[in-house]
Amino acid sequence: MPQPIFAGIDAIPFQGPESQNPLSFRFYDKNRVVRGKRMEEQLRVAVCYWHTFCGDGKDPFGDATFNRPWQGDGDKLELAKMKAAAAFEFFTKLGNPYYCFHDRDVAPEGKSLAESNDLLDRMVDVLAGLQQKTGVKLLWGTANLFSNPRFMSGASTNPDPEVFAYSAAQVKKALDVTQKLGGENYVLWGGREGYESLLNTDMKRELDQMGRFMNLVCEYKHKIGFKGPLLIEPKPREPTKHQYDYDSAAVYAFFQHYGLSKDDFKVNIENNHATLAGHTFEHEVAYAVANGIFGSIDMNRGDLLLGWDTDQFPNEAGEMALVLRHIVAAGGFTTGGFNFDAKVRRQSIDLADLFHAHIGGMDVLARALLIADKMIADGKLQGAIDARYKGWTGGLGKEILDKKLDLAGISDRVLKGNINPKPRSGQQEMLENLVNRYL
Ligand SMILES: [Mn+2]
Repeated sequence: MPQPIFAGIDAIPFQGPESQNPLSFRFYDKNRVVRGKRMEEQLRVAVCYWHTFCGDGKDPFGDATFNRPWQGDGDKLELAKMKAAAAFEFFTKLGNPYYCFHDRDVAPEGKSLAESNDLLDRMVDVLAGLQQKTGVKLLWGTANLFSNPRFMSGASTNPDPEVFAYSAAQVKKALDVTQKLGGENYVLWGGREGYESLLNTDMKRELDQMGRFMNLVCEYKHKIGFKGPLLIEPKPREPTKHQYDYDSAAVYAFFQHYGLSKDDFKVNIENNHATLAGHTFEHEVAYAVANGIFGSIDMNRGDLLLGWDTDQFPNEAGEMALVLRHIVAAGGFTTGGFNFDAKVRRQSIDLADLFHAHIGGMDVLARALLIADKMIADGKLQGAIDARYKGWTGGLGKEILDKKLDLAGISDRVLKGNINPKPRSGQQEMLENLVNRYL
């Protein structure tokens, strides 16, 4: 038996809200049934490989602080194997059912794409074995099309068609291995799909290139019979000043313009990206649900005082309950889940800090799910919204929606019927008080 990497930490138990044990769940009780599904099935929690196992604590001003046992000098493939062993030991002890990765998180990059593919294949065999042994599944895979300098001017939106081709070849391989590992979705994060200045950018051409790229990926997905959706992750800025996938609405417009079907494409919404776009996380989720493009979540939070993507673990159950209300009321996740795209702070250097971060995040989601259940079960919030729009379910409102009246007909109705609408309260404060009662 190899030595455990997280020595001294056992499987994290559920011990209930009164537990004083920091290495226990207080709310995440995976088998507790909430709205007809076990909590584990409702939340579909995934741990991300990149922040949790590749993050080293570097920031723009300082060097690595984490110095994990699987980081440092040595044979890159051996270190990747040790990292995989650490990851699956962590998943098994935490009890998350899923994980996610970029191709370059799990295997080192070679000197050519052929060599990189070969290294990836060798690690995919290792991961397949670990998945088999532990039962942990792949929520989604993706390709890193942003770290290497070749991508500095974008991947599919690059002015150089050779970079487009290289990116396409890399995505083909990443989709192949995601399928091989039973991944339930494939994510296309436009890491550097955007621009810094229009002085050197042909925006129309770049958007057309990205549209062509997405169609190529979609055709290939059908060719190999990959069943899951392709998920595009909106983000308004960072790393480029203007990212093309600004928010869910911009992505949906892109889908429609380039003929990308909702059957194939959905969005992977990230909390901190929503707030960088000037929206609430709740807005982005509600927009995606309303338009039939909701896919999956990257779960993190930003900082009210910092204007960049801080990728922190969630800690506000009340705020998350409002988001879960939309997801659960719409029937919950299908292939998606809650992936913690979050990292521990640079000073959180102990291996145990990785557990504290994920335990806290899972407990916040579990609490939020329980609060959302109460909101949905008593029906008062939805009841207030239904009452507000009641006029559209019959009479005049229904006739307008059913196209029984044209513009002149509506005008006649107003003039002959002497319609003179009276303002009605939106009752926001009353509803805010109602929400507070569920917390
Ligand atoms: Mn993300």
